[in-house]
Amino acid sequence: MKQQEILNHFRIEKEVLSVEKYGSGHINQTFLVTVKENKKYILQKINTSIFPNVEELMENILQVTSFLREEIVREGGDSERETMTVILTKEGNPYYTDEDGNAWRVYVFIEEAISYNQVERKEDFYQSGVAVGRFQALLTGFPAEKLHEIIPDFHNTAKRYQDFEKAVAKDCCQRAAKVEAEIAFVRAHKEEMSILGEMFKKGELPLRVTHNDTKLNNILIDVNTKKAICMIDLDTVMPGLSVYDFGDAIRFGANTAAEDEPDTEKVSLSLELYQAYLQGFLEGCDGRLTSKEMEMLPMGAKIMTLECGMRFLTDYLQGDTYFKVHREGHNLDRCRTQFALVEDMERKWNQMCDVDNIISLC
Ligand code: ADP
Ligand code: GN1
Ligand code: MG
Repeated sequence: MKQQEILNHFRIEKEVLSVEKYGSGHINQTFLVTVKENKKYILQKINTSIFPNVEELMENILQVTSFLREEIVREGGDSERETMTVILTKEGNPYYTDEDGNAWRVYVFIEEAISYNQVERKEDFYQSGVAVGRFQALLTGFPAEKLHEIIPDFHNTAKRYQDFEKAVAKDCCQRAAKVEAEIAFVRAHKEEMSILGEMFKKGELPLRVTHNDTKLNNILIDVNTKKAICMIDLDTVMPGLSVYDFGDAIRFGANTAAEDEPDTEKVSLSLELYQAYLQGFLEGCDGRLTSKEMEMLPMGAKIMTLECGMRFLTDYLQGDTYFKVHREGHNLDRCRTQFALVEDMERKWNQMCDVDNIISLC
């Protein structure tokens, strides 16, 4: 089997027993590897059309994980479980390129931990908020200038809007006519797209080292202690805004429906989950957020939801080339859930912005 040959190039001592497809990420191809004595690894084929510079991608991940490891040890934590461990190739490289030019990497599999695709217990979501806040807090001292900007303008929503308009104008798959309502929805929100970027430019929001992809299934929760222990999927760790990390987590986890639910009637913002996450996130940030950042957390949630919906729509218009799709119209379903969620946030905006509530949680 091809994957077994790939694994021969990594520093894995024991005999490989099985390799199975794993997880539900939209970007990389992930496999669970079991070796003799029941030790496990994660093997990933890196999506090189999204991450063409694998050298820089892995350099970021190595830098961030080594920094986190030191911080975790300093705080008396378990660095084997609380951050990712990259397994090097036999030549000492953090990834392997096969004869077809595919790039592969291996991580230690973190045992007895689950990544959820939907919130099952409020407490888990609260815990994931603590983990994301703590991730930002732990990286406070990390020299941001050392990080490569792996996907430039990743959360530059105004730029994402321009890309969307280009995709509409090109309409390469003749799909625009089918999504007139969704296109109109995006255009009606054009003004809001630049709010956070403008605040950053004016110095009103500080640049931090952020994860940038904080959806629930990128966080591992310990099955025994029920605590969120580790942030995974570090591909997009880059300088960014704290409100992006908060917002992206809300967009996914506080939605009462799955991200790709075809029935948008099921979509709504759970204020109970929103509140639980807010509390966890603020606790994890441990007093590091400025009052402006706290004030803009609800806007982060709305803009990240809008941006993600717009990205799904753009991908639909471009022929589903970015996000993995598993059925026809998959990206369109995803786009519609995001826009339905934005609408519900607009209905619940006053409750989301209840400043007294936010401050009382600090
Ligand atoms: P993608 O970029 O495609 O989202 P991820 O890096 O998030 O890929 O990995 C996909 C899934 O694999 C995760 O959601 C998680 O369930 C699982 N996973 C990834 N790395 C580990 C790890 N080190 N230990 C345990 N599970 C992992
Ligand atoms: C992708 O890799 P994954 O599945 O965790 C995407 C995120 C989106 C998310 C939507 C590198 O995340 O930006 O918010 O899908 N990652 C990348 O579910 O584009
Ligand atoms: Mg992921």
